[in-house]
Amino acid sequence: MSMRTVIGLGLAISLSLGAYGQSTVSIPAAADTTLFQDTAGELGNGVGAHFFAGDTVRGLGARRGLIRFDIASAVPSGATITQAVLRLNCSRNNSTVDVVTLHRVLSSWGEGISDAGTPGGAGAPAEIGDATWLHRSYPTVLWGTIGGDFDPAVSASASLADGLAAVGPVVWASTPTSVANVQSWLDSPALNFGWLLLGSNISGATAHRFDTRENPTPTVRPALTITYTLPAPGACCRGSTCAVVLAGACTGPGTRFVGDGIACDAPAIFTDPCCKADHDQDGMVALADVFTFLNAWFASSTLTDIDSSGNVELADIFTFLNAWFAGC
Ligand SMILES: [Ca+2]
Ligand SMILES: [Ca+2]
Ligand SMILES: [Ca+2]
Repeated sequence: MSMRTVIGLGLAISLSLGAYGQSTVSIPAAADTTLFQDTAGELGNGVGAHFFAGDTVRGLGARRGLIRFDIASAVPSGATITQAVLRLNCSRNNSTVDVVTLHRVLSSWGEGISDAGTPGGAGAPAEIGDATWLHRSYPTVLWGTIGGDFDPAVSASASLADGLAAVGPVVWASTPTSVANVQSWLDSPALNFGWLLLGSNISGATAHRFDTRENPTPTVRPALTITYTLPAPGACCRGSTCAVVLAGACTGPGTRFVGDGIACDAPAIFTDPCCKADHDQDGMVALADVFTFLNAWFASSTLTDIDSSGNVELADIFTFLNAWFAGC
């Protein structure tokens, strides 16, 4: 095997492993629908094969998409979200360059059994439980604001090219705001109402048609790709002892968390991540450490079981003093 092959293998392995404890998952939408601008709030498209954002060319008014993903069933609780990328398939488009933005929805909404079919841009009579221009859930529960309750702040945006050029996959790249949205939906699933898709509504001819989770072709359905990291247990220095715990469990005076994934079990004290002579874990080896160690040892503190024998005995004092004189 040549050196170049060895280096190449090394690179391939490090890329596939990625950052420590990092995982990526791609999940399907849990719900998607369209708010069709309609003063009576009688239009829906809960189970249609498409949903829409932008203004129709025929002057029928605005369309706003709604989409929600069940984050908490796909990502372990306690995870830290680092990336969130939305991918939709645009299956029909108007001839205007446009930007479609995502906005966090502030109230729950429903998906009834209305089906506007194909092309679907005019909507269908709303059914019970549908989100409409006026309703979160037709026919009884209204939005606080007509056209949907959503945060005006942009979570992410995607530019769509002219007409046919925009047909195909459209990606909303990850942003700090979209990551924060997904993190909040993981941490508080009851407040996960998803995103609203807003077109720029330029000149009344900017409607974009995207494929829904009900589309008969699986490959065109919406997908949210989430990258996250999980906390890993690591060395926790407690006095002159070390234990592997989660960072959140490494608390209290004379305690220091060394880092995720760092082991305690180095056989030689001098390569241990915890400087055992630094009994008060203040980052310095000083005379104070001798006194605090001896006080703790006479009090039979388990934090002085420096040789991890399970007992506090004379050997711990010698081990401590050896480390102290060695500087660590
Ligand atoms: Ca749907
Ligand atoms: Ca110290
Ligand atoms: Ca001991």
